[in-house]
Amino acid sequence: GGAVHCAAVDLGASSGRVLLGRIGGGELSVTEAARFPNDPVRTVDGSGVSRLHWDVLGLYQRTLGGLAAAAQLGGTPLSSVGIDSWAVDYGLLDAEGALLGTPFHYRDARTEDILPELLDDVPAERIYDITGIQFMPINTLVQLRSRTGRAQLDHARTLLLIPDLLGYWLTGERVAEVTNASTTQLFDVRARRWSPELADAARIPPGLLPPVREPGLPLGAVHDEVASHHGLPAGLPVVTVGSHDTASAVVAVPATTERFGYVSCGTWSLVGLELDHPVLTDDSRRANFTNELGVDGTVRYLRNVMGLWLLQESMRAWRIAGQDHDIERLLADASREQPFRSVLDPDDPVFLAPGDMPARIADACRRAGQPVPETPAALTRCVLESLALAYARTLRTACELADRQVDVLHLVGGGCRNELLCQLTADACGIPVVAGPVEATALGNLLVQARAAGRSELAGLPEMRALITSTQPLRRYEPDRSAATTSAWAEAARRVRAASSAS
Ligand code: LRH
Repeated sequence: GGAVHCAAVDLGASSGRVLLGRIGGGELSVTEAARFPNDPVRTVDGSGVSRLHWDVLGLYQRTLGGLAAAAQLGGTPLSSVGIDSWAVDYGLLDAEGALLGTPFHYRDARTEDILPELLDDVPAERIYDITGIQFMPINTLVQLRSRTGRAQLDHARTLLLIPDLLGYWLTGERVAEVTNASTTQLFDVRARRWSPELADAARIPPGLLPPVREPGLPLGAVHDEVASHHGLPAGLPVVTVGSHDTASAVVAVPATTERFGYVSCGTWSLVGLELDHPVLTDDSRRANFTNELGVDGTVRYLRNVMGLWLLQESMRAWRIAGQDHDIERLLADASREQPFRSVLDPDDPVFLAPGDMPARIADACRRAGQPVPETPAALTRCVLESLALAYARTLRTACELADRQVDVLHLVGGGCRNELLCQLTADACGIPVVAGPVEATALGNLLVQARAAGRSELAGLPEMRALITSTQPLRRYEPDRSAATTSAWAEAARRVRAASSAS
């Protein structure tokens, strides 16, 4: 039949968007219906401590506006809506189904010092064997053990991850979509269900966690009152998708071979492989690799690399100091900076919290005995080379741990517009980089919806990926394999290793 029209809601840590997709007959076209900033809100709590929250009501409101715009753009009625967002964060509902408090941002300081105390209680080996998830303070399991927020937790009846919370407000249905549930570190990666043992470790009743739903299934219809108030079509269906943004992004990786790696590059960079089973070995745990669940029974074997956050947060620091830098200009200037002046490990936990990023980067360089980047362009160069090194290191380790080989690295997400980063990544990894699509997450969200709406030609991931390859603009970067470049990267990698083993 004719093309189906679907709307993808994709909420990232720095911005949200609603895209209208038209899919069918070998075509996939996308129109942006809305784009809005996602600015976390800082408050001070009763103890005078600064807290960081998401403006979930604002995001919901802008989502509704975007959906109304998408419905009008379409001409043809919308078949469905799907929602994805960043992982690990959640809202709590009370016995009446009302939201308790304001969801915390995973960068809130309330998780500092919680991880060691958790691991005293439950051995890391046990947690990893159940979940396969990398240990990070941002994980839901760690957040739930914080004393901050405990009062609300004691009154909570349901925990909903962010996309599921929006889905609940739209439809009244309370579920936990599997790909995002897997990021919480409360989920049994083999059984694909919540782990009662880890609910216990989180000190929550197992009943707090809602029933699990696989991606690509009906969630429910948008409430009549919501639809009529916001100008949405009556009975508009909401469908589960890979509601973890990274899961949707991996769906839309335009791979043409099985031997591929990927970097999903936004605020974070998620670097790894697609597997059909988790890797739960001691080596994998020690390397802190994660086994997140993907669409169609896949496993996303990857590591969180701190990502463009280092640059985004530096730009914010410059902005509040009265210096607004244009990103295009900054990248152009960075491409002319002296290579390999200073390189660092972007995964150093000192970079996780919001705050003065240029000062922390300067500090890290000083500690490593490297020159402090004196200008925004020099700092940008340092960040991009450091990220390229981290991608190469992470990809190599993933291949070793999973016993796989790759011939190409796909870079998807906002970061793939950054030509300097793409070329540096190809050079650092020594394999070609295929950059694009920029909106991989929204596209992966749309593809799963289109299949649920009956587009049977999108039978599996290979078919979905073939449609991305044939319809989306992609750019290929060949690595510079000259002896001089190769040895310069090897020397830079040694410097990062020396610095991180010294600290
Ligand atoms: C990327 C992402 C990532 C998570 C982090 C919290 O947006 O979902 O996969 O680890 O945000």
